[in-house]
Amino acid sequence: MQYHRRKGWELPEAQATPEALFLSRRSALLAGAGLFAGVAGLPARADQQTETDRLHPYPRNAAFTIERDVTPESINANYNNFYEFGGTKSVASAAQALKIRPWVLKIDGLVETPRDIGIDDLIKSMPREERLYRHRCVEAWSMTIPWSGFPLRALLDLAKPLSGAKYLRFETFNDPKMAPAQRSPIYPWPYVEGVTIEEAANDLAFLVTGAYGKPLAKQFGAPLRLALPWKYGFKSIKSIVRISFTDKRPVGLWEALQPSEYGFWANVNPKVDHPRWSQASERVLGTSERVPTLLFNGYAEHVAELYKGLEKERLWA
Ligand SMILES: Nc1nc2c(c(=O)[nH]1)N[C@H]1C(S)=C(S)[C@@H](COP(=O)(O)O)O[C@H]1N2
Ligand SMILES: [Mo]
Repeated sequence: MQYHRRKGWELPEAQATPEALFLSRRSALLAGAGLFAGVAGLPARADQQTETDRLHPYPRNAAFTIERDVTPESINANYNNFYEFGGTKSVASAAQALKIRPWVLKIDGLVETPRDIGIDDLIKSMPREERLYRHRCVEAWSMTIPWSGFPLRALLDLAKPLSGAKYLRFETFNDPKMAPAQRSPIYPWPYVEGVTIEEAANDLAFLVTGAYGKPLAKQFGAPLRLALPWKYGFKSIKSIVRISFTDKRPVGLWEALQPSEYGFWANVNPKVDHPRWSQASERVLGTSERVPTLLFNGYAEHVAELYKGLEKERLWA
C-alpha cells in the first residue's frame, strides 16, 4: 500500500476492461443462465465453471442495505488491491491466472475436528445471502459492493472452536508460479490476517463467495474472501486457503511489514490519521465526491460494543 500512491489523473474510469475479465464475466453470465452444459463446441473452461455458480444470485438480506449508490461493477472490478498479482490497482488482468478449482479450505488449530473442506461443499452447506457493504481502504478511497456469501459465524458453528481459541488466523494461497508477485522478497508471503473470536461472531463479519449477483471475480479474491466493513480494507483478506483457531494474536502481512502504520485492530476512525495522510475523508470510487469518513465506517451500532474495555489498545490503525 505504501509503495504506490495513485495520482489524481489516473482515473479508474479511464481504464479499459481487460479482455480476460470480459471473458470471465461473459462465461459467468452464460453459466448463470444455465446455458453452458448444453452448448456443444464451447471450449472447456473448467476453471471458471463451478458446481456452485448456479446458486447465484443469493437472496438479499434487507438488514444490510445502505443509502449510498452501489459502485459500478466495471469500476470496482478494475481498481483492486491484490499484491500477489502486482503492486498497482490494475491487477484484474494478471489475477485471471488465479486457479480457483479445485480449492480446499483447511480449518485447523483449536477446534473440535480439524478438517479440509472443498469450497463447493462449503458453499452448499452455508446459509447464503447478499448484503450491501461499504468498503473503506486505509488509502482513503471507498466503494459500495453487493457481496454474496455467508456469515463468518456460520463457519464458527461448523468449526466448533475449543474454549482456548481466542483468535482466527486467515491465510491466502502461496504459489509464486501462479502469482508471480509472490516472488518479491519485500513481502512476508503468504498474506495473513486475523480477528478475535468475538469479532468473528459479530453479525457483520462476512465470508464472500460472490459479488454483483455472480460468482466472485478472481480479482476480488475468489473463491473465498473476508469482508469486515468496519475495518480498513486490508483486513478483508482474499483467496483464503486456511483458517486456524489459535490462542495467539495473528500478525498480518501489513503489520509484519510496517507495524508503525498497520496494526491488528485497524478499525476505521476519521479522527485518527495514518502517519502519512488524513483519514478524515475518503474518495468515493466512480464519482468525483469526497465524503466524510465515519467512525467504524458507519457501523458503530453493530460493533462499538466489541471494543468496550479495550480502550488502551491501539484500536484504530
Ligand atoms: N490476499 C490479499 N488480500 C487482500 C489484499 C491483498 O493484496 N492480498 N489487499 C487488501 C486491501 S489493502 C484491500 S483495500 C482489499 C481490496 O479489495 P478489492 O480489490 O476487492 O477492492 O483487499 C484486501 N485483501
Ligand atoms: Mo486497502
